[in-house]
Amino acid sequence: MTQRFYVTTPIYYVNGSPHIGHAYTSVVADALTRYHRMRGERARFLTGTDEHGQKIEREAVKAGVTPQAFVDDVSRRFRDLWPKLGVQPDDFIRTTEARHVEGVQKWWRKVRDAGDLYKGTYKGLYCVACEGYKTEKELLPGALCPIHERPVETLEEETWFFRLSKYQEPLLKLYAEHPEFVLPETRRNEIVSFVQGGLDDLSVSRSNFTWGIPVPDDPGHVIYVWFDALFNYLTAVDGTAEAEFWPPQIQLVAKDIVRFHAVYWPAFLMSAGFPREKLPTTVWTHGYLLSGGRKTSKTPGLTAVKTPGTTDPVRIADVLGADVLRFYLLREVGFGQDGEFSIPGIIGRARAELGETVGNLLHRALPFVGKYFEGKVPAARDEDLTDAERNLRARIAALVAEVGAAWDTLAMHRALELTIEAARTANRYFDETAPWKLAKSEDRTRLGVVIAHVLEIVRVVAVMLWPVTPTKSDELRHQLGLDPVAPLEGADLWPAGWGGLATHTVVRPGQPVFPKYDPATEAAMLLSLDVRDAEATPKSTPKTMSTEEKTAETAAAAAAAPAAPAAPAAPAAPAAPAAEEASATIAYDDFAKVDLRVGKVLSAERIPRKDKLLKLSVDLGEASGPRTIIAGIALAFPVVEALVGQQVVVVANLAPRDFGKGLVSHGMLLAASSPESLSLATFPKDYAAGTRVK
Ligand code: ME8
Repeated sequence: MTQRFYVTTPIYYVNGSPHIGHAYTSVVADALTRYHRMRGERARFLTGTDEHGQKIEREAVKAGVTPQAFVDDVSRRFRDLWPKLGVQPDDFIRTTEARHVEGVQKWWRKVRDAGDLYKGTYKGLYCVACEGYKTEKELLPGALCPIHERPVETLEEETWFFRLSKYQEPLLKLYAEHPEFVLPETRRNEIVSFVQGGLDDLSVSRSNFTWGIPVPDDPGHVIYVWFDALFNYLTAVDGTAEAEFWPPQIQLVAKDIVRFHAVYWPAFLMSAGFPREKLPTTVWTHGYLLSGGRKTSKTPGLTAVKTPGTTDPVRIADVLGADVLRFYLLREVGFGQDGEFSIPGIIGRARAELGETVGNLLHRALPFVGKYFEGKVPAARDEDLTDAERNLRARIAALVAEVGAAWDTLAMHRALELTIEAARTANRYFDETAPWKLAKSEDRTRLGVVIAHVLEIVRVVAVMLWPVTPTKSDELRHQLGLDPVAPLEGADLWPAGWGGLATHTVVRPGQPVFPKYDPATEAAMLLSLDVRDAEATPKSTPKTMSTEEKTAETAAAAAAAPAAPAAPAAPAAPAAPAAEEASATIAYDDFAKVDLRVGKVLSAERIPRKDKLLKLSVDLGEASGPRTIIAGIALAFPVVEALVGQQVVVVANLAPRDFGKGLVSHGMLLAASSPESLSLATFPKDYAAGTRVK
């Protein structure tokens, strides 16, 4: 039987427009789906929108429209986004659809009939932004939600409770027997210790607003939005022809909602009668994309720092191309880690790895096919191979296997790194065999062997890139004279064997697949994406090309098959091995990645039982308001009030650091210290909060 693969993303709240964080999870899900499909599996990818709850109801009131009109509008923005990013979900579920509403009520009844729902009074704290209940000990000082840093609300209402406490032991057993249920391991450890700490029964209905799914047989209550939302993964397939896809293999979530997915969700399912083999296989938690050191978010103010530019995925894809953005998202950030998102970073990656490595390989080799082999892939007979080709094939075969293994463990960043390494290996082979010199010989055998090998590796690389850059991969294949990748159930298209590009295939040289931008175009692109520090764009490594290679390539390019509208404009330089570049100094571009800002300390307070730490509120001139910074400087300031009003230098794009107990630092202060003293970096003159320091 064909293996099946069911992947889900969270269903996104419709309280604001989609941003790059949503695009991230969905691009990952799309790439995984494509990968599994090209391996011959039956794959299904579900996404959608989460449309009920108090948060949405309040947003609709603010907008002066009915909740239904409000959610219709925002949900459409999500649905319309996906094609622009090459994301092709098989289903898009909305929690306001009848199929979902009826499904949730059905599962509610099952849970009720299992004896796991009872009525009581909930008294406690609630964060509307999380749509989640909070305990006192989780809060930041000032009764703020540790995730949203906004005040929580006190609730007291009649509610239905779910007997979550009953599932403490079954859940711990699940994590112990199936450690793959929560990945990566660090998240599992957090979840296990949370559950070991004891589970209170969970309030799963609300009665002080109405925008939700009515509780069956109790019309005064609506179902808690998380009970409603989590069941989407099931209601989308339950009772349909797609029911065979249940349960999901991979449920992607970011770390803020792992608890809902790894604790509440399996408990609801167990209560509804699902045995272990019918529970999701893995809740896979990825990190945050950060912009200017903060989580990208729907709140526009959070991205108001000058350097990083827009976080609107549509604008980015319009200017830079969907495939380039997809590649960056999966390549840049280790899956599971937080990572800074930057538009100059996208351009830098695309230039160095897609343009100067992959595109370069194709456009270096194709002109030789036109000039010396009548536009057809030359032969590479076994008897004509040398050790160089045998070693090359062995290295590529090893990389292909490693790339597959990396995809299978969701190490997409590694998979892409190794894919690019395959192209680099071929560039090195090209440099070493110097086809421009071989072309001087009357006997074309050796030249043919080299060119055939390079083109075959372009094919292999294009196939391995396809889950991430489907359009560009197919363009590469087109120039090689091949059809687009077309996954077929039961057929494994992974390029495990050598020789997929047959001898005599007619190539179709064309424009560079990955265009190279001149500095003026690049500057204009950056500006159009609101990036104001253009010098922050990583530049390519300066490359050299022998005059001999240049002449031979130009000649070959000029003689390329008639289909070529122009000589390839892509750089034709050999790729410099990374090891040679190692140095104790850093490039200016590296320094420019550090976003240093002038900050004004608004308040400073000590933290109970943390002698060395101070909690500061620091103004960086951001529309989102001051940042909380935790600094290890308490011992140097016996009178903390002395800090208030002080001008400081803040590293503004450092990933937030969690000190535990709800203390999260969103930046770092610069200081000099000796064993006797510590001084904060400052300036003799006053500068506006947020001024860039460079
Ligand atoms: O939580 N970095 O919806 P949501 C990485 N409706 N991923 C990010 C991100 C960032 N900066 N920002 C958002 C909800 N995401 C609930 C889910 S599921 C039954 C209900 C992604 O609109 C990431 O996948 O707040 C995160 O989990 C999700 O968007 C949260 O989207």
